Amino acid sequence: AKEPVRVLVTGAAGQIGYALVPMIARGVMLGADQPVILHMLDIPPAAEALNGVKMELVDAAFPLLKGVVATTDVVEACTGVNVAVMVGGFPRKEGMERKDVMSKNVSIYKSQASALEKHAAANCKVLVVANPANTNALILKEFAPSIPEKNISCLTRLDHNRALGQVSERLNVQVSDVKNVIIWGNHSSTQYPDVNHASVKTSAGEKPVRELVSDDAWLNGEFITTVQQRGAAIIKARKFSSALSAASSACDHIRDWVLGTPEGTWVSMGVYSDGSYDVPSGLIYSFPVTCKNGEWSIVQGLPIDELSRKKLDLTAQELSEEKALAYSCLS
Ligand code: NAX
Repeated sequence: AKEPVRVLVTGAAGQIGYALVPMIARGVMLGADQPVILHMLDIPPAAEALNGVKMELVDAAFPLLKGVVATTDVVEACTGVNVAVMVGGFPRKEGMERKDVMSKNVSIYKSQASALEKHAAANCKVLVVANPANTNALILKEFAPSIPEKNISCLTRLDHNRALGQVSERLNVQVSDVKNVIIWGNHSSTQYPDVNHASVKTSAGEKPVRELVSDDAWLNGEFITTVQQRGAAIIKARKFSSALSAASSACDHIRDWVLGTPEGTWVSMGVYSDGSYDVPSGLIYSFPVTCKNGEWSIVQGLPIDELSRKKLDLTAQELSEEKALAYSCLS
């Protein structure tokens, strides 16, 4: 039998946490034969709710779940974890300045970075979900210098999956037959959902999405804005932000990272830029990646047309500004 993997979920008493922990305990994230021990962290005002989640995990009698640590102590939460999914953060409330929200999250991610660096298992893989996801991940990287930068990522898989979903709805094909969309850049409304290299499996073989959807105006317009604005549309409809889709996408992100992407398929991950595609290095930026043996690599050599170039640069620009704002909060 396999040794259990310890998975940390911060903000576990929140909405995404509530959807995510049962998925992890059922093997959706790491596989149906992989036992897990869940570490759940939240802040003291949420301690009672967190304990309620723990009670429900016990009640669900998950066969793969070998233990639950529910705590408000960040050191206890981080100790020995192999995978860390960072969902906890300070939400933007009405009337708050961007700088105030950034400052709260910078201090959270700075201290959690140190705790992970000191107490997590060697080679722990980190996924930041909490917004501003890319910049929180960057702060985490900066303040956990001994964690390899290859082990720190942020979630743009939800945006990627949203793009697959939109293409599938438009063409009336199975979402599992659509692949290789790309989310470039920030997990924000400046992200660039790109279908230029995406394809659909048909009875006549793989066909480019650009060929099957002949409506360029839709692909260059409404498709992009729908994906960019999907989070807001969910809030409008549900009165709460995306939770089940975020949780499911977080599982997809970790599963593909650990177990590998299928041959010929890439996914989108926010990772530390090495300057690929002329994206400035030193940003956590979403790229197309393939994963093998627990490591991601950026897909190289895709042609970038003029319209795409502008969009890649625009979202990089926003990330540079966020980075500057985050650094200004440190001093
Ligand atoms: P909730 O407000 O329901 O839950 C957040 C939880 O984090 C709360 O229980 C809170 O007590 C806890 N928390 C706050 N500070 C903490 C700290 N220092 N340590 C540990 N826990 C802490 O938000 P929810 O809807 O679950 O969303 C969580 C985060 O995901 C938000 O930042 C949200 O913006 C972000 N999202 C990111 C997405 C992505 O694709 N990257 C999509 C979904 C989501 O909007």
